[in-house]
Amino acid sequence: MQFAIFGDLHSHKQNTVRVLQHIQEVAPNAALFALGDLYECKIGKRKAEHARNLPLKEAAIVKKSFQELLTFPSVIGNQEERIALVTGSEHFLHYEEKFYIDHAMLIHGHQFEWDEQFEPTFPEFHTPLVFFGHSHRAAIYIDGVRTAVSYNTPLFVGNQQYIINVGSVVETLDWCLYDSEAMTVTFMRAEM
Ligand SMILES: [Mn+2]
Repeated sequence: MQFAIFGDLHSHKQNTVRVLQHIQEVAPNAALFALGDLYECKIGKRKAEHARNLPLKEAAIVKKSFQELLTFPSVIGNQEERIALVTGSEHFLHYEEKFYIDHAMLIHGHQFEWDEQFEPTFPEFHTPLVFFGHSHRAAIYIDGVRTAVSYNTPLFVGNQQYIINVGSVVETLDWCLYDSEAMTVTFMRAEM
C-alpha cells in the first residue's frame, strides 16, 4: 500500500494545494496522512501561558478555503494544542496523538526532547519506521544519527529502523511517499 505523509502546513493554503496536486500526480492511489500543525497559532508560546478564552480568529489562522482542503486524517501538533489552550475550544483536541500504519508510527514530534539546535532525542520506538515533523527539516535518522536526504529516489528501508522527518509543507512543500509492500520511502518536494 502507498502512503503520502506530510505535515506542518501551518494554515498555508497555497503550499498545501501544491503538495496535494503533486501527490495526485505522483501517487494518486496513496492514502493521505498528516503529521499535525495543520494550523498556525498566532499566539506565541510565552503569551499562551496566560492567554485564555480568546476568539478563534484572534488565536489562529483559520480560513474556510483552507479547512476545506483538510480531508485527510492527522495526528495532533503543538499548534493545535496551543490553539485549544488559548481558546478553550475542544475542537482542536480531537486529533489522536499517534497513528499506526503498516510497520510505521506517525507522530508530530513535539513530544520528543529537543535541544537548543532543534535536534531531537528519541524515545524508544516499537515500529521499524517512524514518521514525524515539527522542526521543518527533512532528515533520516539511522541508529540516532542524522543522514542526508535525497529527493525522488526510493530508499529501501527493509526491516531496519528508520526515523524520518518528512520536512514541512509551509516552508519547503515536502512530503514522503511510503510504499509498505516495496518497503521504500521516497522524499518528495512539490514546486512552488
Ligand atoms: Mn510543530
